[in-house]
Amino acid sequence: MQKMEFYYHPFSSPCMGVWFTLNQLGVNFELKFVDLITEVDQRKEEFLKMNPLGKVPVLKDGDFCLNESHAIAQYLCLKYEADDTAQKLYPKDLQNQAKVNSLMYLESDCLSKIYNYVNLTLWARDQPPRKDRLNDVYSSLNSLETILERSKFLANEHPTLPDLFAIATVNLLDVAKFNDYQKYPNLVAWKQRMQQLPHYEESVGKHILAITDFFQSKAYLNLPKNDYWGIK
Ligand SMILES: N[C@@H](CCC(=O)N[C@@H](CS)C(=O)NCC(=O)O)C(=O)O
Repeated sequence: MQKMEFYYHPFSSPCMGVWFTLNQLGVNFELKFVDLITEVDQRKEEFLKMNPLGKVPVLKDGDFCLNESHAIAQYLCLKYEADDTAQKLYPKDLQNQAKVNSLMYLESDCLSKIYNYVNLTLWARDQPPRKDRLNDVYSSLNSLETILERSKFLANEHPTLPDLFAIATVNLLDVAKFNDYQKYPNLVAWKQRMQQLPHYEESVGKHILAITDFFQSKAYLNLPKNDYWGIK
């Protein structure tokens, strides 16, 4: 049987969430690197046939193509997570699934806010994180802290899908050297729990380090001129 194909870029936190899901589920898949930066593969016709929006991640399962990271993760769980799995990433009963969905929506909101601060494309133009967006970062961390005061993980006492995405989103802050976590003890404890999961490093940790290296070393200054990203 043909393996599923996962189109990704390692600097993309939505891709990390999908990657983490694939690894936690133990699914067999083929990695398809999409060069977003130098080749701008995401604007090529072949890629746009899979996702007309020209974004990663994309999952290709036979002839079926799906974009939007959270929808991909939900699809994977519905397809591969066995009914008798004790601690499901995506519960099948109505109310627990609704709770997970609600936290997935919250996670999307946190990602937009945190990404607007870290803003990798601004960095590539040699500009620092946007201090005027810092309040949005604190607002996201406050929301996550409030939820984690009540349970060890976001939707339950074990990890579920929103945790796999939120850890990539929160750890993007490492790239901008943000470390003001004093007011967030439950979030810090959750981060540690997430980072101890067996697939954290390969799905998220090593990519956060690679992005940090790329920007701290200013490796982006050596990229060829790129009109798409405005890199000169
Ligand atoms: N909401 C989408 C976001 C996808 C997205 O913004 N992907 C970025 C990387 S993180 C991308 O492919 N950017 C390429 C471009 O804008 O050209 C998801 O969760 O999948």
